[in-house]
Amino acid sequence: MTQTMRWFGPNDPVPLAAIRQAGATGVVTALHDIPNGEAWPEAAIATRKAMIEDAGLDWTVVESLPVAEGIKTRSADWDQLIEAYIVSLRRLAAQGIHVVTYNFMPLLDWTRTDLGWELPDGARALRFEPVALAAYDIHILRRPGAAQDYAADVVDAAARRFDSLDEAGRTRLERTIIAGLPGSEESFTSADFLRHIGSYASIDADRLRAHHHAFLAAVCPVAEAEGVHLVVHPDDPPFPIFGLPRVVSTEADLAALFAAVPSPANGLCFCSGSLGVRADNDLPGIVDRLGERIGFLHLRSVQREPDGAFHEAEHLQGDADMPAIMAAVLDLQQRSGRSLPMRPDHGHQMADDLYRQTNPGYSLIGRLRGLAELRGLEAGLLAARGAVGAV
Ligand code: DNO
Ligand code: MN
Repeated sequence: MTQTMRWFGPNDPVPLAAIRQAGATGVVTALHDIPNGEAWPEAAIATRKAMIEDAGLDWTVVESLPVAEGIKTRSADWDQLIEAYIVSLRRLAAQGIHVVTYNFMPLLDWTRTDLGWELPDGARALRFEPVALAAYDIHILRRPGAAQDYAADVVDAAARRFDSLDEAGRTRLERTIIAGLPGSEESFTSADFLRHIGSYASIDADRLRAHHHAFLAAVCPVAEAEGVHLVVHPDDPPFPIFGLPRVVSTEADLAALFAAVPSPANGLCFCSGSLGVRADNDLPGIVDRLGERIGFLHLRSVQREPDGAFHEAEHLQGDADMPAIMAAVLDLQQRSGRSLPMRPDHGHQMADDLYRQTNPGYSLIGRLRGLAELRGLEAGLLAARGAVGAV
């Protein structure tokens, strides 16, 4: 595997030197300062690339080139937004960047209800709890009809949870959920979120799927010609929330996507943490069956809890069978002759990182630990196969 770490650009409190010291050879990044829907300027790509290379690293993967909401809703400016996307793809390819990640979730990029859930050893993890989500949805966001989307016992528990929170607790929950809205930053409020949810009123799962296919049908020919692998990140979590449809949650969703747009440019970012929230997703099986589509790996594990909650576990623990996934990845690499880019997807906030602010899930030490464990697992499996030295 090609070992990388995510880097959020010059404002990331984790410097490139630290990523290199962690043993990664590349970074995964994006031009976070360019508003969604605008083409990435050639000069800005070149400057960022030079900065990364000056630190002795490669810009291995783009994560993410965001798909504007107007592409997901097929708004009047669809053609223009597609054109901007294509321009960015061409410019990235021209500068030698050939793997581009995106997702197709309405509005949200990832959602948790606790960004600092304390583990028994004092480290902190990201966690998702349906009751907390419902408390926000019904009592803070006050989405019309929200209560109908939850089972009666969850509605009751959500009311009790909301009552038990003081003002600061309610604000913390609101900020936690809003943190997963891409480009939202501090200025995004629950009122804005509610208004945006309204723009999906007439979009059900079938319609969103059709919009996803239309997006890929428009951009894949260019990606294919430019040698770009466009890889979709699965829904996180992999089920609908806030009444918004989600269509990249299961192996069946993925298989349908690749059948609808067979272009080899139409690829997958295999995220074991996102897909692994669902017990019905067979993770090593997905690597086996959809392997040729995989262009990028996010490796982490989640621990499922009772009542639909989950938290991010240590990289080799939790519900994902990491050795089996790694074995499937090594088989795939051998079959295809490719070295797949991977990154430890998130890490715990632990040790010195408990005392400084990093992006949620993107502490240095927790990810360094994750990367080291995954690298060890790879090396061990390769040694057991008699093939010492990474592919
Ligand atoms: C969360 C990440 C996601 C991912 C995007 C890809 O930490 O895995 O934010 O980058 O969904 O488009
Ligand atoms: Mn991921």
